[in-house]
Amino acid sequence: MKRVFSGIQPSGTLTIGNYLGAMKNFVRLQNEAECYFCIVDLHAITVPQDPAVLRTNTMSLAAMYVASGIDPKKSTLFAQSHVRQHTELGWLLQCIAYYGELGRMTQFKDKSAQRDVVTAGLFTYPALMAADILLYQADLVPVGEDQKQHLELTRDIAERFNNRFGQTFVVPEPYISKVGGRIMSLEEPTKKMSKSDESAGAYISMLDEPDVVRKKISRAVTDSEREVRYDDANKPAISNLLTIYALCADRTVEDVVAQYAGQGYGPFKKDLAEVVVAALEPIQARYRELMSSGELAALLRDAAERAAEVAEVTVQDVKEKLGFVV
Ligand code: AQP
Repeated sequence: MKRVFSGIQPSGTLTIGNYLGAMKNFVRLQNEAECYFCIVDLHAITVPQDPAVLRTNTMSLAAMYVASGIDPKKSTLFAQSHVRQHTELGWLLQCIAYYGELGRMTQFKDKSAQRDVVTAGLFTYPALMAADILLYQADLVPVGEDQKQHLELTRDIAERFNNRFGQTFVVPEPYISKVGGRIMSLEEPTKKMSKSDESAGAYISMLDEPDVVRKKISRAVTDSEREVRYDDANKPAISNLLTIYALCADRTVEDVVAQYAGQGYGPFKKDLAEVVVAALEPIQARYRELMSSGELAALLRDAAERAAEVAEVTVQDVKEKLGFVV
């Protein structure tokens, strides 16, 4: 059975981009692979976090994973900071990764350009991400397109280590959806949708109330034509809305395009809002139940124990190969 690892940062409420680009694949994969899904709280602190908000966001993300369909009996769902091996292997791999390759990461360039003060952790974060994946000897890593470069670096680090010290790590493959791998901002369709965008109109949060969803979609940027047609290069805004529609309704983009032929943007956007509201409604209801149930903390602790057992085997092997007295 293949192993799968992926993580999401508790850096705010998930957007429909995180859901359609990553979480939906997690849910599908848990039926065919041994899955480890992580709340990557150590990654979240690479930029300043309010401690109380981080704690709330962590539990909220655990609830969102389960509400979206992650079954804790099938998948190991845990918090990164509960499994110490992540920081341990993270350091060891920082000493394998090169300064130059970390400096080439576009996410680092983008995020550091937006800040006056840049932490060392923001720079070395891809080495920690490599550790997250390699600890579990994952074959597949379901991610959105924005994480592709970090995954390539993970593969380079794994191969470098294997070449120098002998076969140690499985070299993982990315698993990126062709449709939905990059959901774009509703306000700037050439920029990806992000949960930490300063403008709330740019994203649909998984917890947005129906009327908020309707308002955001009615205000979403389109273009000066009126034809509902998929053309990523020339009509990025409408193409993005078509992708969201198709994924939320479990239909193909072609099928949705055919339905709105000759109708203009008005009816399309109106129906899109209802399709999104209908997709979010059961997830939001389950999320509220889970948040008030008090069962999440124990669930995370149990899963962390299982994850740590697997992770420790890798850490011991790596330490021995590096020459530590173990
Ligand atoms: N817009 C997106 N479309 C498709 N997939 C996306 N992902 C993120 N944005 C999109 C995928 O969601 C998973 C979790 O991402 P993350 O929270 O770990 O970090 P991120 O990629 O930095 O996501 P955000 O929403 O942009 O968070 P902030 O604003 O905190 O940086 C990943 O698999 C990611 O590819």
